[in-house]
Amino acid sequence: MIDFYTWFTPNGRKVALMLEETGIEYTTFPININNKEQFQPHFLAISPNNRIPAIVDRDNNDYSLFESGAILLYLAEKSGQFLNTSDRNVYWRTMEWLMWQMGGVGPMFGQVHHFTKYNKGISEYAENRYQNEAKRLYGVMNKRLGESQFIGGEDYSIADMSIWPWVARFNWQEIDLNEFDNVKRWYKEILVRPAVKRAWNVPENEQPLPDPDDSSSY
Ligand SMILES: N[C@@H](CCC(=O)N[C@@H](CS)C(=O)NCC(=O)O)C(=O)O
Repeated sequence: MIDFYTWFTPNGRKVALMLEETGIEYTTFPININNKEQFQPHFLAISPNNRIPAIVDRDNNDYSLFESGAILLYLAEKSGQFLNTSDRNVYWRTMEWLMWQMGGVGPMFGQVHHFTKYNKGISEYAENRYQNEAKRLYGVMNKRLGESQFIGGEDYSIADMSIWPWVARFNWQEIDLNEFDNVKRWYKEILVRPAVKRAWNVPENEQPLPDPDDSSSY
């Protein structure tokens, strides 16, 4: 049993996707980051960087972890799913794209949300800088997804789960997915997975699942 500390944001949803896909039993503990609950001492004890997501594994001496990439790797090892360890090429390709997400997509798209969605007009320089970088990353992803079905190879993996919730904010980023046809194809294939619908609502929230072909998603 996993205690899952999260909020309905891209980093939280990565882990929600993995928990729902693997079927690992978990209990959700919502940490409302808008109310600064991430600074509560009980949460800081397991997540010293005061950010969600974090987990505590009740089946492993209450082992705690923060950082979504580390949590995805931990859950892949625990479940034996969504990270191919026998094919070393697929393993390293998956790692490579997971690290690409952690070092590039997460931090850069996060800045796009900050400047383009929440603080539009404050800094034209920052809006352009981060949006251009996001577009560049979408281009890299589009090329990769033109070569393989999923980001790490031919199978759905933790690397896809790390990226998908960030792409699900294409509307906040003012990105037209029709300009990135392979990303759109990949996004829509994952969108219909039953685990995705469940994970999107962890913790419970009113946000609709963005569909690039539905005008109400913009
Ligand atoms: N690198 C971290 C980033 C986590 C992160 O930025 N979480 C955001 C929500 S998506 C958060 O908790 N923000 C609260 C704060 O900034 O105080 C990870 O991947 O887990």
